[in-house]
Amino acid sequence: MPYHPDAWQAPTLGENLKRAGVTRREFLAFCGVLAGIFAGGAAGAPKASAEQIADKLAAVTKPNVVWLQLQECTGCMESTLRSGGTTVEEVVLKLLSVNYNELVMAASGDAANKALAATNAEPHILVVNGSIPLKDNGIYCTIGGESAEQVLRASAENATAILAVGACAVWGSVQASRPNPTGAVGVDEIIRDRPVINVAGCPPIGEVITATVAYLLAHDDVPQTDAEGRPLFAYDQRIHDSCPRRPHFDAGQYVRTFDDEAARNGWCLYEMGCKGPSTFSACPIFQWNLHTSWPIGAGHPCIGCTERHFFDRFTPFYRVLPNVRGFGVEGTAEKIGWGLVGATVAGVAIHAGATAVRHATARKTEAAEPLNAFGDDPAGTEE
Ligand code: FSX
Repeated sequence: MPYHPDAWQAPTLGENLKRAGVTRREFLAFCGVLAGIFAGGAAGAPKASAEQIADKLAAVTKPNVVWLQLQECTGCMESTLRSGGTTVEEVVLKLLSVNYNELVMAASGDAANKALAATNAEPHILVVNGSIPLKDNGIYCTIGGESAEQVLRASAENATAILAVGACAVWGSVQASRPNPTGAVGVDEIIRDRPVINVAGCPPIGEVITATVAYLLAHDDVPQTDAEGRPLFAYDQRIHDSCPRRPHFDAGQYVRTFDDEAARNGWCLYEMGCKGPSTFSACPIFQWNLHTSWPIGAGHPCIGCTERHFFDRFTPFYRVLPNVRGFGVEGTAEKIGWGLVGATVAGVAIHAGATAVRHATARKTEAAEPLNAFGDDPAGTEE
């Protein structure tokens, strides 16, 4: 359970953590991890030290959160909650007062609706999972008799920050793919008068979700984002740039069937349809489930789930991505260096990974280039 009912008995986070037995040393260690994650972002972004983040977070007063789940599969909450252990996620979730979330709240029916209305009436952080179906007056997703669009608009009104978490909330994801039968759209197609932070992925990495919330609390500001609204600290680099299998790509060593010798040797999955060259995500750095593994690490090609319209643009998933530049062209020392950082942190706790991220200063990508895909027609435009 993310919500700690006893967590907010004192006015500030620092006092509450002390009451809960969290020492200054432990809190600083956690803030050091966050500083490392934030420092992984774009060159020129403001950097804060662990001490600065700790001071800021310690002074935070109860951050109320409305966490909606609209048209989605609950994978995003699973990603947030299921890593286990003492992680960035766990600590950040203890910082929050999640007053409304369908999955984890004890209340139901009228009591749940009242909790939502009460939190909506105050300043709060709004986190949204899931897409918003606009067709047929939104009948495909309703809560308490209100359409998802109505629920979203009401919850956004007094929100101090809005996070769209997961491909569904970012652009509609699979349900918005052709022919998009429910008219599904992402949050930023409804909320247009202020920034929506897009935490992309199906699902996104738990640490990226919670670090984005922590960024808001630690900076009183939204993080720098790319053209897709994704926080640059986690989405400024392609998977291809830091993939531990990258040396095999550069050497022309490819897996050609899932059970061949190359697969057993951990060679490059490009010819199995890997979309890593067209996908911006920190998967190789953060990995999943306490840094246990990640799709490419487990031998499966990346399907590109952090990219808009990935289902229409990247399927069939096992077809080779066209026009990826080959051996030698992108093998600059800087990028190969990042590949080695990715390999080095494998098997090490997120603390160490984040430290490696912090110390890797040269982090440039070709974000301005169009991504390679099979087709770039926006989803849902054809019926
Ligand atoms: Fe979508 Fe999330 Fe994929 Fe599922 O809430 S991003 S279908 S993992 O659960 O919204």
